[in-house]
Amino acid sequence: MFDMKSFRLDGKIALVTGASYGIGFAMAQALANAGATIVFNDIKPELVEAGLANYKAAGIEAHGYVFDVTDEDQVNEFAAKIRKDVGIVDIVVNNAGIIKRIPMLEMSAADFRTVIDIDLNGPFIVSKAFIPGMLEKGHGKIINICSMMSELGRETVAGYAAAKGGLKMLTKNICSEFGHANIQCNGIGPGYIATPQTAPLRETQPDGSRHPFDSFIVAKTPASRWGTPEDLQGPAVFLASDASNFINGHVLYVDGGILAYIGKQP
Ligand code: NAP
Ligand code: GCO
Repeated sequence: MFDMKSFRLDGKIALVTGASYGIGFAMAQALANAGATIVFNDIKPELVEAGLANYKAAGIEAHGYVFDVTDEDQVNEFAAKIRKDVGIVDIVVNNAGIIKRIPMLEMSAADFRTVIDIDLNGPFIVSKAFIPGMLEKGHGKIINICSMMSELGRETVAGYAAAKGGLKMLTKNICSEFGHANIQCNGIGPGYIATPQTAPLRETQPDGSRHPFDSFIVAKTPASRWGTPEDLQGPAVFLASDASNFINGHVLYVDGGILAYIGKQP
């Protein structure tokens, strides 16, 4: 008999990276509402402080840490500190990420490397640091925040698309290497979500008109709207819970249907 308790996260510890605000914060709120203890990090102390206040205001006693997901020594140091302070992490959400929108021929190799480092090396480093605890516990959930750019490219996002495409394959590889140990690694591929990261694509134009990209995305999305961080809350709880224990190596696209739609004839 199916029990709705399989969607609960009581007794579980969840780490969400880059979760002071935006998509990470929204997903962490949902994981907390499902019963998880929340651990989060950000790269700036002031962001972690602000994040702790935001969680408290939402009635969540979160644990916040300042570390850079691309620095393996820092990640390992804080993995040990988190284990001592809070316990062995059951759920990792690799959410921290950046984008640099630069035409490829103008993009330096250094900028390309920076995006790959944060968006792809970061999830590798963080997963590697927390999988041992999952092996000890006999279960684990890793959720990599991919993107539509795990499937599609567009002008100016070469580094980001390469990173998010690689993150889709890292997701499949962690599934392959650790599925036998009852560790499930899946991705969430958000469509276009209204957060600070996409704010430049939605800015009102000097003449008061909508940003052309804003109009383009709304027309291209069957749901006829931008997504919100809250649209990602249910999918995050599902993939973090026992309800998804036989789903592994999958990327769940939460995109309002955009990847399914060729677009209306102009
Ligand atoms: P966001 O608003 O820019 O938040 C990203 C968070 O990650 C920020 O708090 C950022 O801190 C943090 N961060 C950046 N580099 C870090 C590092 N080296 N170590 C630790 N934390 C770091 O982004 P978002 O829109 O919420 O997106 C969150 C995730 O969803 C990202 O992986 C993004 O690629 C993905 N995504 C977003 C969309 C969308 O439409 N918004 C769609 C698909 C996928 P700082 O503020 O200091 O940079
Ligand atoms: C962009 C956007 C996208 C979104 C998201 C789409 O410039 O095209 O930032 O990349 O962030 O990744 O899924």
